[in-house]
Amino acid sequence: MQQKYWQITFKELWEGETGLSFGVQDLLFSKQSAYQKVQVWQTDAFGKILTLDGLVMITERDEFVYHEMISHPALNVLKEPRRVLVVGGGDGGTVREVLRHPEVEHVDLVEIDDMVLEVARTYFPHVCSGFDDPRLTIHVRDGVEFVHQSPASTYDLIIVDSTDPIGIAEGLFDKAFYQQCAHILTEQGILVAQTESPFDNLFHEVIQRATSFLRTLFPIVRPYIAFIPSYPMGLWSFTMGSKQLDPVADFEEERVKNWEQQLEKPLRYYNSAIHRAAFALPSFVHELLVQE
Ligand code: AG3
Repeated sequence: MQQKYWQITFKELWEGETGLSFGVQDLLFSKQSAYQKVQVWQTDAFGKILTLDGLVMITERDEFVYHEMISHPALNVLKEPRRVLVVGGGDGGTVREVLRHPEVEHVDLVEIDDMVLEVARTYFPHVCSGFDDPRLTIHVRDGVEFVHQSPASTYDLIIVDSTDPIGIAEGLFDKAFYQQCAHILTEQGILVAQTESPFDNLFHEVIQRATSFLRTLFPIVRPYIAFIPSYPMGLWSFTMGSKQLDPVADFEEERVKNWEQQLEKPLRYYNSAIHRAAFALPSFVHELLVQE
């Protein structure tokens, strides 16, 4: 192999000086929006990556894991998911997955930062491929405000596709926000939120607090996990709050199999075995998030 004399890297710091470095071939976009620093990097091993304030949001190589796993478990449990709200997620990946379900009639995407939407259109067309779907309405608005202005029983599913619980996303891990989400969900409604890495001590308290808020609002609260190589620590968690349906006990494998057969493009992470497996938690994660 040829010796390398120099190299540029982008490193997301996880803890102290420890973090994940990406070899950078080019910085394709870098601007400060009204809310955050938005950057797109061409990397050697993960394709293009989008960072916000230095935190990895998506990489071309593994975004499918996060987006499939934040969407499909709930959509395959709900009996008739017709109306969906996605809070955050301006890159469009979550919406792309939600729109793979033909019974979904309407999706509202509420993203606070229009620079994220623009960057997705320019650099990640395969991620935001749902943006022109007639079932989608994009709102450039504050998610907390949007949720507070929505009428009761509007959505069957709310997905909170936020950044880390610091700065602009803090309000998306709040009791008042979750309370309002529960109010605007239909009677079988489900809320799914990304809840960081159980390995990451930094957010333990915020996430534990968030899960206990959810327990006061939803009779069924189930954390679940997926492996996302580009995110801090690699092991990622999501939390589902559900008014009636249990994501494991009420799950029907046949339904997923039939749906998968009709898809234009195959899924790459989610399947019916993963659906069940994702809710099986390592003991330390159970202790951290289930608090029984
Ligand atoms: N949502 C970001 C999850 C948090 C990543 N955190 C981090 N890298 N420190 C991703 C948005 C994708 N639609």
